[in-house]
Amino acid sequence: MTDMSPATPNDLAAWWMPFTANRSFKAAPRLITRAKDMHYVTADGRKIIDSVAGLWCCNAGHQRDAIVAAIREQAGELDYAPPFQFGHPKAFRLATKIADLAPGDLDHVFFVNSGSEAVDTALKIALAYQNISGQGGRQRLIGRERGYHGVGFGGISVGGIVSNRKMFGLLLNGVDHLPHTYNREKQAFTRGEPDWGAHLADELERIVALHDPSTIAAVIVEPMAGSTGVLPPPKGYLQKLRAICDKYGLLLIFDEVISGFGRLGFAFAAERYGVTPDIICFAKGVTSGTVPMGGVIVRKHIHDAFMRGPEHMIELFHGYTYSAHPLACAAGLATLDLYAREHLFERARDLEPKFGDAFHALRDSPNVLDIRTIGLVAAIDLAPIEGSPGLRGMRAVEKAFYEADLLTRVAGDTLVVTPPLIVTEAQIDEIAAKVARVIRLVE
Ligand code: PXG
Repeated sequence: MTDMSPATPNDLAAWWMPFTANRSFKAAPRLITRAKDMHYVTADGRKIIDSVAGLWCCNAGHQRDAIVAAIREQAGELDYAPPFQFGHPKAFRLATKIADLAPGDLDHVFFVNSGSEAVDTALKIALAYQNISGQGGRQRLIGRERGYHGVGFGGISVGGIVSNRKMFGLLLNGVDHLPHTYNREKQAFTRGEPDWGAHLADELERIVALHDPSTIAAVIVEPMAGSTGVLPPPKGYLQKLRAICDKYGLLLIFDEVISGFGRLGFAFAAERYGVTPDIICFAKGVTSGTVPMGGVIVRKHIHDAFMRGPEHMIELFHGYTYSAHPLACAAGLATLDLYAREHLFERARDLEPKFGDAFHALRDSPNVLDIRTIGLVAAIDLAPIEGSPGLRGMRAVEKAFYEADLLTRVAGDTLVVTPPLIVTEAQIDEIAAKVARVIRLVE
């Protein structure tokens, strides 16, 4: 037993863990105590490879010297500064850098502390923008089935995951959903964007016709749906959504909490697809997961529409105590600097073919129903155990941790691989071999 091991089971009782089977976990806890680069160290001293960048967030790898130093220094210089009516220089510097990375005239950044807050902020800005533009009737929000937009009331309302919604009351009024874009028969074993499915964007026409465009404020989608098992956009789909939004004056919001900061080989998926949304949500990779931070990037005309009226007036009644927290800003600046210095977005792009080869090679493993790869993301659908959906997936996480020294992640019975962007070719092979072993262990 190491000093991190609980003395009694009750030591684990107080923390009600998020999105966790608390009783199973506490019966056999998987404790992590250290991290460096591509690896975690467990409480019992094993070095395990991180195949999911923490939770899709540690894109630069763990414990990177430059980021650690920046956080340490910041803590010793300015621990906190109020973001309402005051500011600190690093917040402005980071906002400028993020705006520079964003496409088109996405020029203004509103800081928050998580992806969920980014989504709720984006939805509120969209509604408020329509309101101040004399379009107050535009109050509906359109999301998508199988979309994940965090866990705020706005996010679960536009999100499309039944279990995240069904226990939480009536949610927001006036939300409708596009169909999701996955069809195993038409798309199985696709690399990158599937050929089939662009026509599903036309469903937005149907929704607009049903409600009338004058009642719709915005459409929000993840360019690549991540949490529900990695659903890359069909070729041409996002372009079609953009065109329909333009036709009817709807704002298009890309939730890039996962796809931002290099995961798909570009700063933002918007760049990969050549589609410029009106608002981008980001979080996770902005600080490589080191300090909580999220944000919303908006196009110039949206920001400028708020900058009217008396100059002493607050323009947007929204924000958080920890918006642009100094530690997060310091971490963000160091992280973006490191991404640029090590060319990590380009690295992800260059590794995509090799990464795709390594995981598509698993197609003949037992119970594999489909494999999808895109950027540095792979999803492997395993057949559910009859009558117990999710059980094979859960077992895979446990077997990976205890028997294969692999930190992995599942969405139901889909194994997801999304490593830090510093992963080497040899480590891609190593992770693929471990995943193959885990698939056999849960046969
Ligand atoms: N939007 C998207 C697209 C996300 O993927 C959020 C918003 C919410 O972010 P916060 O920071 O509030 O958690 C997310 C979060 C998984 C997994 O395994 C994905 C997320 C979080 C935890 C697990 O797919 N994404």
